[in-house]
Amino acid sequence: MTMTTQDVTDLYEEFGSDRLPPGQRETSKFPVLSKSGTPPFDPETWEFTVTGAVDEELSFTWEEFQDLPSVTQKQDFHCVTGWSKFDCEFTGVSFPTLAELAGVDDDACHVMFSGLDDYTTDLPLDQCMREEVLFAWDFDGEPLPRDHGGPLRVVTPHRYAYKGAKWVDGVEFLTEPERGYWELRGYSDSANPWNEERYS
Ligand SMILES: Nc1nc2c(c(=O)[nH]1)N[C@H]1C(S)=C(S)[C@@H](COP(=O)(O)O)O[C@H]1N2
Ligand SMILES: [Mo]
Repeated sequence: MTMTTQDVTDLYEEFGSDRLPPGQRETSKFPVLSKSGTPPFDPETWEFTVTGAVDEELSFTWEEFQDLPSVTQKQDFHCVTGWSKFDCEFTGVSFPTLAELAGVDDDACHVMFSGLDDYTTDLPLDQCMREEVLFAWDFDGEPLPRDHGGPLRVVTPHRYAYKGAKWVDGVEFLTEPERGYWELRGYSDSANPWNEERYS
């Protein structure tokens, strides 16, 4: 089986004229930003659930989740605190792939992601239904480092990175918007880096 890497770093063209969003500084480092440290992960008891406005609620063990169809993409990463990291290679399951397995109800309009550290973040459904929104377990060809959300995190290259839950273990389809951890603390609901939607 050949592994091909899909380059999606040109997605900025949909949002702005420059790859680097306004007010951002490019860095080659990969800082760690966590609200409360790195939570423990036990591959034996880890369970990933898909709940809410779906035809079929789903649950996966860590082994089952890694058997889902996966892709590898080269993406950019934009942190709301002002740094951007280009050309991150992530491997994982795309959001639309998972959504199709569950069958999304017609009245679903938002999605709440949650992580093992009780982090939450909400995005409109149409902002999740993109091939670049990944549940990623590999970074640059290695298992995603624990501090960066390993075993599994969401990446949202078209939105500030707080929209990507690290240590993600739950996705809930919602019939009305809710607010997650940072959205409740003054950060933008929409978080489009090319419009500098940092605060609400
Ligand atoms: N579960 C969880 N996910 C999270 C966070 C967190 O504290 N907990 N921080 C968010 C923020 S503010 C950012 S900028 C990115 C940071 O990802 P990194 O630590 O890999 O750079 O993760 C986001 N996802
Ligand atoms: Mo952040």
